Order: sequence, then C-alpha cells, then structure tokens
Amino acid sequence: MATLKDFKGDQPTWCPGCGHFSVMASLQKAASEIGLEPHDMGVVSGIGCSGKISEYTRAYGFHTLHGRSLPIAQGAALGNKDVQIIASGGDGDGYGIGVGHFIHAVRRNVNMTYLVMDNNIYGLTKGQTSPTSQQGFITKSSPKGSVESPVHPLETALANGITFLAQGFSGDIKQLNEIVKAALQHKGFALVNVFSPCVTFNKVNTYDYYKENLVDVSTFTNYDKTDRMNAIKTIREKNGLVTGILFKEDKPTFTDLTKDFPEIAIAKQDLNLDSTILEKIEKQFQ
Ligand SMILES: Cc1ncc(C[n+]2csc(CCOP(=O)(O)OP(=O)(O)O)c2C)c(N)n1
Ligand code: SF4
Repeated sequence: MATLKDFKGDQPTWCPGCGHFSVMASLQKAASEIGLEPHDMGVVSGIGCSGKISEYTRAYGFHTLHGRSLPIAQGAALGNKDVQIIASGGDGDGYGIGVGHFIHAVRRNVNMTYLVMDNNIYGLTKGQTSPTSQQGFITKSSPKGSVESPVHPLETALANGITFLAQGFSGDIKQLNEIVKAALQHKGFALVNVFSPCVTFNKVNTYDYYKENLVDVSTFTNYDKTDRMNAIKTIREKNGLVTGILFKEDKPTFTDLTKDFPEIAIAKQDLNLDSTILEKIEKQFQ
C-alpha cells in the first residue's frame, strides 16, 4: 500500500512557509489514507505557484494553461473513470481567468475534486491584486487599493448547484486532511477552497489573520451540511471566514446521467494512432 512518501514528486521550490506546502501534503496524505496508489491519481493544474502541485506530486500529471485546469480535468475524469482526478490551482487561476470554466464545472457535476489554493493575490507574477483580494488591498497593480469588491466563490458554487463544498486553512493541516479525504470520496464535483497564505507578497491575509478570524462550522450547534440555503446564509453572515464541510448532497453525476447515451465513436477507438486513424478522425470533424 502506498504511503505519503510514495506521492512525493519533484522537490518544491515554493518560498519557505508558503501555504501551498500544507495543501499538497494534505492531498498526498489523504490519497495514501484512502488507499490510492500514485497510478490511481491524476493531478491537473493551472499556472501559478499553486500550479506546481502537479510536478511536486507523484501521480499522473498535466500542467495546463492559466485558468484551464478544469476543462482538461473534466475530460480526464470522464475518459478515465478508474483514475481519481484532482484539478488544482490558485484563486487567480480559478476565479479570475478560469471563472467561466468554474461555474460550468460546478453545474456539470463530473466526479472529481477541485482544490483551490486561495492566497488572495497573484503569487507567481510577484504580487498583484487577485479576484479574492479585499477591497482596498494595496499591491503593485492597485497602488491606491483595490477598487472592486472580491468574488464570492463559495456562494457562487452553491448557487450553481455544487454537490460538495468545503473550506480549509493551510494553518490547520489536521482539519484540511479530513476535508480533502472527504472530498476525494465524494461522488460528484467537490470544491475545496483553502486559505493558503502567500508569505512573500501578502502581508494582510497572513496565518495570524486567519487564525484570528476563521470559525469552524463543526463548532456550531446543529449545523446542517445538507441545507444549501443555510450554507449560503452562514457564509454570508461570517463574511466567508468559515472552515469545514459546508455542504454535501448526493446527486447523480454527469456520468450517471449519460450512461445510456451512445458512446462517441472516438472514445471507443484504440488509441494506437497511426496515420490512417488520424485521417479518419480528421474526416469526422470536417
Ligand atoms: C493567459 C495568461 N495570462 C496571464 C498569465 C500570467 N500569470 C501567470 S500566473 C498568474 C496568476 C497567479 O496567481 P494565482 O492563480 O492566484 O496563483 P498563485 O501564484 O498565487 O499560487 C498570472 C496572471 C499567464 N501565464 N497566462
Ligand atoms: S510567492 Fe507566495 S504563493 Fe508563491 S511560493 Fe512564494 S509564498 Fe507561495
């Protein structure tokens, strides 16, 4: 049986203390704890410091374009039902350039996990305002403070029919590990948003800031994680600063709903791609 060590890939070059270390460790630990082997898992990532996770994890990997991890990951999940697919990236990648894919992935409910490392800033490009930056947040790209109010990814996901929603914090690995494990075991599209501090460029949303402000929904009396409206209300009331499993629903996945559809010819073909097959495929699309 694979252990956490078996999932370790290239040596990370993230800054010491970067929140992304904990996110990756939680994924690798969760994978080993639910009995996966590296060849049972595929990690698809976008561009950003966060996007490096597909290189630093020993599994099938696809480091895609900025904001494009979700379309690739959904295709990979639909085409490889025996492989556990995880899409991953930053808040800029997923809620900025990739936000259109995000909404459609949520409503499509393909069986996969989406792990977002939310540091409220663009880390890789050295500290610009991101879609989750607070209003008034000062960076090189917003020297007078960010004018726009931040996006609300959790409420957006709930409004569009998400079937599993959780939020974690890199400063609480134990909780994060449990959340990621539950997300991997969920049948359907699972979003885990993780507050993952950028220690180099974000001096506002720090570990201390999150430690002081986050509340765990499991400490609430009678929090019902099957109640979508209550999840939206709670997130609103707490200004998004909640952690834990916020919502879960059992609903048919995209694969369940399409199981009786005639298979697309290309998907049935033996991918021994010689020129005759390629010409045949080309003709189908002409
Ligand atoms: C199409 C395109 N536009 C812009 C960029 C430049 N770029 C690279 S990473 C990035 C944002 C990274 O921020 P985030 O997704 O939050 O990840 P982090 O680095 O903070 O982990 C941007 C704008 C790019 N690589 N490709
Ligand atoms: S720049 Fe920020 S997000 Fe990127 S590795 Fe360093 S601490 Fe992490």
